[in-house]
Amino acid sequence: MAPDGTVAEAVGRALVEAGVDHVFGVVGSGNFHVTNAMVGAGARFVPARHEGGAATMADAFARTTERPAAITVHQGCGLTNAMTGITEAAKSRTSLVVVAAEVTEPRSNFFVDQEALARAVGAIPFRVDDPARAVEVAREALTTAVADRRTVLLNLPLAVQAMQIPRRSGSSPAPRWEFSAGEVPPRPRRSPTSAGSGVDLERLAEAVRRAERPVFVAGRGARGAGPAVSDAAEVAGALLAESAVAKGLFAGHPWSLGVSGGFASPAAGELIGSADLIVGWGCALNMWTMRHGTLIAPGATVVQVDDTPEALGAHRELTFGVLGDVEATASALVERLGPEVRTGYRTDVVGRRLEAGIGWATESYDDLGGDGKIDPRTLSRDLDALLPGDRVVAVDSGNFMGYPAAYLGVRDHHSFCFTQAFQSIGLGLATAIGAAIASPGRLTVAALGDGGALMSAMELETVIRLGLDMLVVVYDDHAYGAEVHHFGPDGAPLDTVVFPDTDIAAIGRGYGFDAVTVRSPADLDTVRAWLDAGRPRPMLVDAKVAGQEPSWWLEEAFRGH
Ligand SMILES: Cc1ncc(C[n+]2csc(CCOP(=O)(O)OP(=O)(O)O)c2C)c(N)n1
Repeated sequence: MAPDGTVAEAVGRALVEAGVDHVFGVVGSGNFHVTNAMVGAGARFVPARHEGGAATMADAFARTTERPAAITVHQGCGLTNAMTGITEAAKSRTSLVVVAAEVTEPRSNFFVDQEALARAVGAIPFRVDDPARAVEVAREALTTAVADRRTVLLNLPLAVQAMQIPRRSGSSPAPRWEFSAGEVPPRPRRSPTSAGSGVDLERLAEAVRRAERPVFVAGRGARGAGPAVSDAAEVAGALLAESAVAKGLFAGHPWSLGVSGGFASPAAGELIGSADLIVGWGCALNMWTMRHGTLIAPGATVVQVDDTPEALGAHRELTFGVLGDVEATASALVERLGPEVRTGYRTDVVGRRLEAGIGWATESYDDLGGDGKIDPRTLSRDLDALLPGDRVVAVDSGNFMGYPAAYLGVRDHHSFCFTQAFQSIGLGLATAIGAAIASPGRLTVAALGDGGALMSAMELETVIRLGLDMLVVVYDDHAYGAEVHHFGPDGAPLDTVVFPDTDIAAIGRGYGFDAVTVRSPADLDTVRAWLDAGRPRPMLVDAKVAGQEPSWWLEEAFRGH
């Protein structure tokens, strides 16, 4: 029988035939053929400048489109370079296939135990070691990624990659995952696809009937179920809130409080903290979303609805949990509660408060700008007013991150990308690139600290090469501000975390950006002119921010260490 090409070719083709249409990576000898096979089968390949960037671009692309993505890496060092991004994706349950070349001979310079690497960070390893099963294993890896919402590592040993595979005869046609932008991925295989049990549902309905001030908090697990949760909240008289990774889910809803937790505005925090019933929908109610529990009033009933048994109560003690699909449970709750719409927390008084605005823009503060520095709140507030509302926002980690997360509004949950499950700095730029590729025709804002920006600066070239519609905003305090504010008050020496001022605008120009150094609100006129000119090329703002005060949420963060 005539062969059907090499294993590398067959695996690449099989992944694309099964629905992977975007692959990110850095190509070396070990992943050259498999990458070309994916391109040959119709996928778009996005070359990154560092494998860490590739992994996070793919992660952000998958989160934004809610479709699986792939990365390809060279054996050994290509994979280890990608590990931080892979860890973030695995912790976030992103459907990602990491296609890695592999050497299995321990004396090779490239050798590392790739299977152990995957397991160590919560990714699921697969290996193709039999040419006859190559396509089957590739499909199984993708199925696990999509159906179980996992990040998988598909190891392709070099020797096996080069082998010919027998022509497929009589094999079943490739299962193809069909996706369209914004579509929810298929339900997980091993989790319930239906509403919670009748007993649990009745308990939830009873809790809602008794509640006077219910708040429904939606998390990542509710991103595809916004309308159902919103309908249930209406019948329950509940206010709505989102976890940071679901920011935008209820954007524009008159009863939405926006993000709950450290980024919540004081007024939103007060309303959540006065709730007598909190229901987390696909939401862990973790220390971030519940501000270490301080947003839960003493005696409040706390319920979690989730399709994964281990998720229930994993972060805090619940009054009870409901094991069920979020959308189905929300719909079943509406049915069980009947047609009567409760007032609950949706009173006239609260309505007037929300109408007047409870967001950060309405909070007053003492502007710390001057002496060549801009207050990061003023910078964020002015950018929010200046930039088009139809934007995508990606945020890196650091002291600064609360400002863009709190002040830069987005229209929906596909417009905010927050890769913070591993709390790594340096992922923000790649996050913005992946989200931008997934959002053609819209402006993407990458909000970075100078530390995160310089850790990932090589991907500025990727932004230029791809001609992305992007504004990179660097909150530049020429320091690891988070550490400065953590240790500075105790009088500790800060030489290890403070740097000389860097002209990051010049770095941007070097890569081909339009760039401006912003030291006062008036300097943002350059951004206005760039917008008026139709954003001809990517722009970088090096904002020299006043750094004498920590951001308000940082204290919360340190309590979690
Ligand atoms: C990969 C990684 N290294 C180190 C840290 C510890 N860390 C947390 S915040 C931070 C400082 C970030 O500095 P910058 O990006 O300039 O933002 P800023 O805190 O100044 O606002 C560091 C080093 C981390 N979270 N991730």
